[in-house]
Amino acid sequence: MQPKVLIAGFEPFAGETLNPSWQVARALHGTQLDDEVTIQAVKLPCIFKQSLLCLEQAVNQLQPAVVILLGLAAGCSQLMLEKIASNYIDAAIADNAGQQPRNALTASHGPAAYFSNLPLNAILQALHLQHIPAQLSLSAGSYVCNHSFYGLMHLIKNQYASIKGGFIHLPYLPGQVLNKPGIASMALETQIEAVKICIEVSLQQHADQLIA
Ligand code: PCA
Repeated sequence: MQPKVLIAGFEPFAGETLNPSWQVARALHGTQLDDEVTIQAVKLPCIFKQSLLCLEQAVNQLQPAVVILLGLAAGCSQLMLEKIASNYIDAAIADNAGQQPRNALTASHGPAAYFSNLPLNAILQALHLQHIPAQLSLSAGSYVCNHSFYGLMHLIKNQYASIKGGFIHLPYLPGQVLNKPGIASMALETQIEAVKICIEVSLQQHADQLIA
């Protein structure tokens, strides 16, 4: 059986009318890669609780080999390959259901953090080879994205050890920064191409080995 890939993007939040993460995921939905891998996209609500429920349901249903969560990091200029999901939530703004947890744990019995188990170094190299700006990031923030990233890694750790999963933050799309002078963006086509590369490398490579 061919491996399946689940890609998730978020609905808009913080007054924006769109979210590049969903635009990219949506564009990749149904795409057939060279070796007949199917990509399935799911749209996550920008709501703490529901985002995790939605994600878990999609993982349980699809049983994918690779899960890549995407989200917007307002103002970043490059793809941010998130290395660390932390067990910490401190929302600077309310989520789309009006909830604003402060100084809270994502999982009351979970470890302080999980590492992504995507092959981030190989992904970074592959992106740079195509001249796509990207960097490793050591914090996915303390909002809904970090919450879902931690939830995914918790699920992998406890139920799906074979899944390779992680999180990538994306820049704004050019149309979102017309009235935000000096704020970085990246064309949708570049973001789509970039995430496709992330998927392909994730299917081929093992997670980064840490030196003990
Ligand atoms: N970015 C937010 C939540 C949804 C999204 O796309 C974040 O970085 O937490």
